Amino acid sequence: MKKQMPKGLYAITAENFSNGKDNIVVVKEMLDSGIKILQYRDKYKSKFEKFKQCEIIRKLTLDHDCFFIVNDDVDIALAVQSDGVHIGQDDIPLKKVRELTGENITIGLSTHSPEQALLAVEQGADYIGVGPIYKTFTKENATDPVGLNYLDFCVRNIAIPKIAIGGIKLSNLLEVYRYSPENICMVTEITSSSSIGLTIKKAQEIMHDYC
Ligand code: TZP
Ligand code: MG
Repeated sequence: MKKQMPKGLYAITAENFSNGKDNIVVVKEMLDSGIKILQYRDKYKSKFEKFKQCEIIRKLTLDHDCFFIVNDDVDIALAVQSDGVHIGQDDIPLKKVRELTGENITIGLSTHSPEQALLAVEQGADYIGVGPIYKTFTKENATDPVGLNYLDFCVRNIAIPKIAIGGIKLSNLLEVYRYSPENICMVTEITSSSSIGLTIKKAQEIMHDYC
């Protein structure tokens, strides 16, 4: 059975923006602070290193009842039995990923335009990423900001869960939250915070309806 993905704050690892801490240390802080959806994303490690970290994070997320998603690597997702896998427009096509994973894994797809969002639904995505909402320096080769208009389109027209992402900080979180996407992701605002616990607490206060 496919596990239900919770609503609310969606966290992603970013070791390069973690004040020198490794992903595992950051993930433990996130989990202790009540994060219920976590994506493992690392663009620099070997497959082996990513697998080893994901193996540990799978155990930690199960202990904390946190929904765990692996970015890019469908094989690692299957090997560690994550709850989901997240792919982009340049990855293996969604339909192929579904053939590999079967029905019990949540598949998320990044989208940047109404056409991509509609196609994602047609092809069986379980949720879509909507972004980058604002300019982001976290993702290399990120597309130009899509802005709140695209989020508005998705909220009105796309029935599956929508995750707003890209350049979202405590300072602009309320502006995004007002559109009521099911999930909102802040990457470096959390990973690079000198107090991850406090940042998550403040975010959850702003997104109070979810908590
Ligand atoms: N996908 C779209 S934007 C982005 C990803 C992974 C990075 C967002 O990072 P930040 O630090 O929240 O701007
Ligand atoms: Mg990808």
